[in-house]
Amino acid sequence: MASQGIELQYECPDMTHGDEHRYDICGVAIEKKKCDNSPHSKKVELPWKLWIKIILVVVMVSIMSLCISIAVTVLMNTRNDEVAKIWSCENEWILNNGHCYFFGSSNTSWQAAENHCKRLRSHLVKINDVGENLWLKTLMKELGSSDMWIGANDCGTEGQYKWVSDGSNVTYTDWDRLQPDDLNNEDCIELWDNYKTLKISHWNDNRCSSKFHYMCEK
Ligand SMILES: [Ca+2]
Ligand SMILES: [Ca+2]
Ligand SMILES: [Ca+2]
Repeated sequence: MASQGIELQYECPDMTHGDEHRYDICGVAIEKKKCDNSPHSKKVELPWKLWIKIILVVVMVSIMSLCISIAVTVLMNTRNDEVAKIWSCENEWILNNGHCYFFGSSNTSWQAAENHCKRLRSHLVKINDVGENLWLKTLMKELGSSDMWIGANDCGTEGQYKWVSDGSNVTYTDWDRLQPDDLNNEDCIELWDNYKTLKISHWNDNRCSSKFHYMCEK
């Protein structure tokens, strides 16, 4: 009976996934072929689908904008903190070359001085180079001090001086004439004004129990 039937053609419901069928009059499929994207195919987009896509795009763009905004804010705040650290110090601290220094005006032993620096979240000063050394010597004069502990000693091994702040070896030095002499077990380093060298400050090893001014650095 299939040969006597009238062929009906049904429009594909979905041109990308649906099937096109041919049926006889009894509704029996006599031909079936896959729909394709030929110019004859018709793609119908429902309005509500379009709106969902638009909403999704808007939401994604908003989320991306928010993320970028947060990233920029965090970056700016970090940068501001770094700039603030370079250009300012806490009250009573002195700024020099990106570091902050605290002058301890009471006379204390080397270890008591270091303990106080640690309570101030710092260490006794580490003199890295000739520039920092010269700046400290000038400052010491301005502060009216003639003896000031700095952050190095040879308590571990005689003659091997280390910085207390990071445990590194002392490489740059500015010893006064005939120093260090380890006289009576002198193990801690100070900046001093030696009258024999016309009041020009240099380094001297001294007994760690001696009580001097001190300088913290952070
Ligand atoms: Ca330093
Ligand atoms: Ca010594
Ligand atoms: Ca000495």
